[in-house]
Amino acid sequence: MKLLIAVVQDQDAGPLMHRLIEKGFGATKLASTGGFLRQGNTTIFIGVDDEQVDAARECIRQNCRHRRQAAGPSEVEVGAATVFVLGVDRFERI
Ligand code: 2BA
Repeated sequence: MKLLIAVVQDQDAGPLMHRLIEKGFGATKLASTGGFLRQGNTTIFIGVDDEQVDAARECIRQNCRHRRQAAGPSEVEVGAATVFVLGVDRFERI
């Protein structure tokens, strides 16, 4: 099993959660703040079987966009998503 931790832009979080749940993934959405821009973003935890990692990743890819955002006098390109894939030793529902 793997845990995907996806940091996405707030605008993409709702549609992405909708699609993940529709496709049968379990997901948890947390409010977060980017360290560089100090603006709100959204972190989504998705626990999946190893063979579902690519499908979950594709779902993120299809529902998240690159956007340019002001960073002081200049701009940075944010997203589409920052995704960490972690191995899970054990998954329990107690
Ligand atoms: P922020 O830290 O607010 O970063 C927003 C965007 O600012 C980044 O977009 C990147 O384009 C730019 N940026 C970040 N650090 C920079 C720096 N030191 N110098 C110049 N530009 C910089 P993304 O790379 O798409 O990241 C979007 C959000 O994903 C980040 O928001 C942060 O919340 C998270 N993130 C990105 N990399 C991470 C990492 N290695 N560990 C944990 N979270 C990360």
